[in-house]
Amino acid sequence: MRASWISKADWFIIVFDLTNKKTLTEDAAEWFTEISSLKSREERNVLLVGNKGDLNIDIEVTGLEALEWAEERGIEYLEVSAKSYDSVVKAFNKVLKMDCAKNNEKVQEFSIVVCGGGETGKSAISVQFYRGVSISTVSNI
Ligand SMILES: Nc1nc2c(ncn2[C@@H]2O[C@H](COP(=O)(O)OP(=O)(O)OP(=O)(O)O)[C@@H](O)[C@H]2O)c(=O)[nH]1
Ligand SMILES: [Mg+2]
Repeated sequence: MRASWISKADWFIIVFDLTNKKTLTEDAAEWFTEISSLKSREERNVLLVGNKGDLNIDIEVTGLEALEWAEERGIEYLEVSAKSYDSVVKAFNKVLKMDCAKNNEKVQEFSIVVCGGGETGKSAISVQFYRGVSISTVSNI
């Protein structure tokens, strides 16, 4: 079931919680491994997102650690906060730009799956993004 929709999706935003290290080292790693097993290197379109950037004192993963984790896997990294709305739209715009660049600037319809460990803020990020986007441009919500 999960394998079939992973195969169909075009882009993945893997979300981890900056205040919970295991959501990167275990959950995000598991997601990346599963996506990698179902997508060729060419089709492996992933953005790593560290959420809850507003919780400064509880941070367990530094920006540098997250960046290195992403670089080791050949993907991009961005820190966001669904609570303060910081960089949430930027994350989706980044995916849009990466897709355009990959398809020689041709704009086309594509799907994005927001995935990752439990309680990392997947729903919060998605809701924040939809709120900032005109409803007419988002279907099936
Ligand atoms: N401080 C802070 N809390 C957040 C942020 N994003 C989400 N949360 C909180 O984290 C908890 C989990 O958020 P959800 O959006 O439900 O996370 P989820 O990944 O969809 O969780 P599941 O669907 O249950 O796996 C909630 O209590 C949110 O209020 C954030 O950027 N900052
Ligand atoms: Mg959720």
